Amino acid sequence: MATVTSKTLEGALEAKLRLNFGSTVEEATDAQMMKACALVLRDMMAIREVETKQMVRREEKRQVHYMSLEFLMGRSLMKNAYNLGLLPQLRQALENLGFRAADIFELEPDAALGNGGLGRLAACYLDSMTTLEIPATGYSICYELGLFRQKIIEGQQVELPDNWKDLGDAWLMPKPQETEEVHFGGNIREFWADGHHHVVHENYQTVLAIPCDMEIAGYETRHTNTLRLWDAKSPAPVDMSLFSQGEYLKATEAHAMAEVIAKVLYPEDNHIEGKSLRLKQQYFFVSATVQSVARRHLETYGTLKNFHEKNVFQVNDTHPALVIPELMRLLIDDAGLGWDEAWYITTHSVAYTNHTVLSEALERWPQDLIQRNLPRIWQILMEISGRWQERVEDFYHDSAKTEDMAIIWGGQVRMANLCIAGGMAVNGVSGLHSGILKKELFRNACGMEPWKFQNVTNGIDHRRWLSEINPGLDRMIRDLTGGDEYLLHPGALKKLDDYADDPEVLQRLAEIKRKNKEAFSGYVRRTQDVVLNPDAIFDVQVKRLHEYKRQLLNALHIIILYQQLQDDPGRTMQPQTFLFGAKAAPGYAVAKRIIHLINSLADQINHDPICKDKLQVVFLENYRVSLAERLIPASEVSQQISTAGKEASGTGNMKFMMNGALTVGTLDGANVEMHDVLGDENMFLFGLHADEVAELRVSGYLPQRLYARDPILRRALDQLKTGFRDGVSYEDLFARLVTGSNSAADEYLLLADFAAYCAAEKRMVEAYADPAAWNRMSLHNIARSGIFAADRAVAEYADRIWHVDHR
Ligand code: 26Q
Repeated sequence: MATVTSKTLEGALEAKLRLNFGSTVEEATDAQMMKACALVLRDMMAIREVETKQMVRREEKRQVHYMSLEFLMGRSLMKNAYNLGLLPQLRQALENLGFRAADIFELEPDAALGNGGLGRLAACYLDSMTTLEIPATGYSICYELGLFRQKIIEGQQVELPDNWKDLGDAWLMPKPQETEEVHFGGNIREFWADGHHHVVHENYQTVLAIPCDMEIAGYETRHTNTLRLWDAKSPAPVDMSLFSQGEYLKATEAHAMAEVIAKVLYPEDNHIEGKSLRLKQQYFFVSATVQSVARRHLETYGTLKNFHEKNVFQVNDTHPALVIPELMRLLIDDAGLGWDEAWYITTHSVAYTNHTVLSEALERWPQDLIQRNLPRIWQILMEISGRWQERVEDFYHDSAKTEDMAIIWGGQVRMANLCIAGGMAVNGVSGLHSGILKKELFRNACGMEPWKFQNVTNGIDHRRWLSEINPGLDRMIRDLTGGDEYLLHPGALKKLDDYADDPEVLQRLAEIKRKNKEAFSGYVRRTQDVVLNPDAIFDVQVKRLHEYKRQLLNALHIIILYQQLQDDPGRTMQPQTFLFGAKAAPGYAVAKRIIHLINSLADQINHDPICKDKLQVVFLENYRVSLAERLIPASEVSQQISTAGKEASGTGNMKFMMNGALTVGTLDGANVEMHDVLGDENMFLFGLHADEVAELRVSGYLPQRLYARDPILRRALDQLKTGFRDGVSYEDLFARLVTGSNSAADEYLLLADFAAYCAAEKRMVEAYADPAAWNRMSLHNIARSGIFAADRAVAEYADRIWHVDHR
C-alpha cells in the first residue's frame, strides 16, 4: 500500500458516507463514520482477497480450513488499519475531517463470537496464518448474539443480550450466491438398482447456510484470508398452501428451526451443554463448510480423490468433530467412492486440537439425539465405530481398552475418540497438557498410534497484544532492538535482555507502566465511576470464572490481608489494588456466587477507612477483549493460579508476560514453559505440581485437617460464613471448601495450596519494594516472551501437521 495517504483516506471516507448513508462529513454521526472506516478498509482487503484466492488456485496450493464454533475477534478497525500499515494515516484523516479518532475506535462493538481462551486463540491464529501467507480460511457461525454483556447489580452478575451486529456488521460481506443447503431429520431409504447400492435421505428439513465473509488482513503482506461465518435462513417463508396438504406444521417447524440455529452463542466455557440445538449448530456449520470446500475443490480439480493433498481441516476441540462423518458422507454418497478410499482421504484431511482434560468438558452426545436429527451421519458413525473397535481389539485384545477407546459406548457418542480415530494428528496446547494427554487421557490410543500425538504450545498475536495496545512499550522496543524487526521475528525481543543493567532503560520501562496505569485508572473512573490508586500494585486476575482457575483462592488471600490490617490498622504496607474480571456461565451457580463474594469483599474493603491508600479491590464489569486491551498494559502482577494439571495452557498468562507483568502462578499449562525461560528468579511460583496433585488425591485429601490446623486459614474461611457489611453469608462456599456436601470438599485443592500462595504473594510484595530489581524482572519477561507469539505456534502447525509452506 505504497501511496495511501491520509488525503486518499479522507476522499474515500467522504465518498463512502455519501454513497452508503446519504450523508456529508459534516452531518455524519460517529457511528456512521465508524462504519464508513470499516467499509473503506474492507474494500481494500476485498481486492487483495480476490488476488489471494486466484494465486491459491493458480498455484494449486494446499489450504487450511480452521473450524471453530468460536472466534473471539474483538474489535477490527484499529487492527486492520494497523496490519494494512494505515493506522497513522487513518488517525490523521479522521482528525482532519473533524472527528476524534479515539472516539471512533471506541464506538466499535467487540465481535464476541466466543467465550474465552479457545475462541481468542482461533482469532490470534487467523492473524498469524495470514501474516505467514498461509492459504487459510476460518469457519464458524454468524451468531446474531455474541457472548452476553455482563452487568453487576447489587454485587451479582446479570446477563444482557449482545446485539453486536447493529454496528459491527460493517465488516461482513454476505455471499448469497455461495449458499449451501443443510439437511436435518427425515429418514434413510436404501435400495439396490443398476447393480449399485443407493442411499437416499428423504423427508428432511432444509436449512440454508449463507456465508457472511469477514476479510483478514495480514501484517506487511498483501496476502488476505477469510473468516467465513455461516448465517442460517429458512429456504422459504412459511407456505400457507401446505396447510391443505397437512404439511403446514412441519413447514412451520422447519422455519422456526432455521431461524434459531444462528441466534446465540452457547455461553458455557469448559463445560458441555448437551442440548439438541447445540448439536444442530455444530452440524449446520460443519456440513455447510465441508460442502463448500468440496465444491470449490471439485471446480478446481474435477475430482475429490486428491482432496487430502489440497485440504486440511483443523478442528478446534471436538466441537466440529462431525466433519469426519460429513466428509465420509460426501465422498461416499455424493462422489461415489468406496469406504476404504473415503476413509483414507478423511483420515489424511483432519487434525484435532484438544483444549481440556476436565471430564465435564469432554463432549459426549446421546446417540438417540444424533439418530433423530442426523440419520445418515448416525449410520456412518456406527460404521466408523465398528471398524475402529475391531482394530482396537486386534491390537490390544483387552476389553477395558476397547471400552476406553470406543467411539459409541453406553448409548453415547464420544467425540474425542472420534477425532482420534478419524484424524491424522492430535495435539495438546502446552507441553504439560500434551504429556497428560499422551500418558493419561489418551494413553491407550497413543499406545496404538503414537505418531499421531503432538504438542503445539499456544501463542498470541503479539502485534495486537503488544505493539497495538501498548504503544509506549512498542516505541521502547523499537528503539532498543533496532526497529520493527520483532513484529515479524518475535525472537528479536531477546535483545532486550542486554539492557537488564541499564538504569535508564529500567527507568523508562517503569515510566511506561506508570503512564499505562494512569490511563487505565482514567478509563475505569469514566466508565465504572471507581477511582484506582496508581501508587498501588495492580494485581490482576482476569479470565472466565471457573472453580479450577481458583479466583476464590485469590479472594481468600485478600481476606487475610484485610484481617491483618484490622489487627493493626496503623501498619505501613505496600499499597495493593486487586483487579478481577470474569464472566460466569449463566447456569454455573457456584461461579456466580464467587462473583458475588468478590463484590461483597470489594464493597467491604473499599468502604473501610483503614484500607484507604493501602488495600483496594475492584471487580471490573463485562470483561471482554477490548477491556483486556486496556488493562493488560497497565498490569503489574498476573494471577495464573489454577490447580496444577487443570489449565490446558492459558493464553492470558502470555499476554501479561509480554507486557511486563510478573506472574504469580502454579506450574500449570504454559506457565511451565514460561518458567523454563524465566527461571525461579523472574516469576513467583508456588503450590503443588501436577503429579503431586494426583498423588494427594489418591492418598486421600482432607481439607478439614488443614482448616483445623492453620489458624490463619481458619479465620479467613470463617469470614466466608460471617460475610461482610452487605449482610450476605457465603456459608455455601465455605461448605464447598471445608465440609463438602454432594461432592468431596475442596475439589480444586485451594486449602492445600493456600499457605504456599500467601508466601508467594509475600515474596512478590517484597520484590516490589526494590524498583530496579522489579523492573529488571519485568524486562526479562518481555524479552523472553517471543516464543509465545502465535507466529511461532502457527509455523509449528504448518510444518508438523498441515505440511504447508509459510513465510
Ligand atoms: C461444548 C459443548 C457445548 C457447549 C459448550 C461447549 C464448550 C465451549 C467452549 C466447551 C469448551 C469451551 C472452551 C474451552 C476453552 O476455552 N478452553 C481453553 O482453551 C485455551 C486455548 O487453548 C487454553 O489456553 C485454556 O487453558 C483452555 O481452558
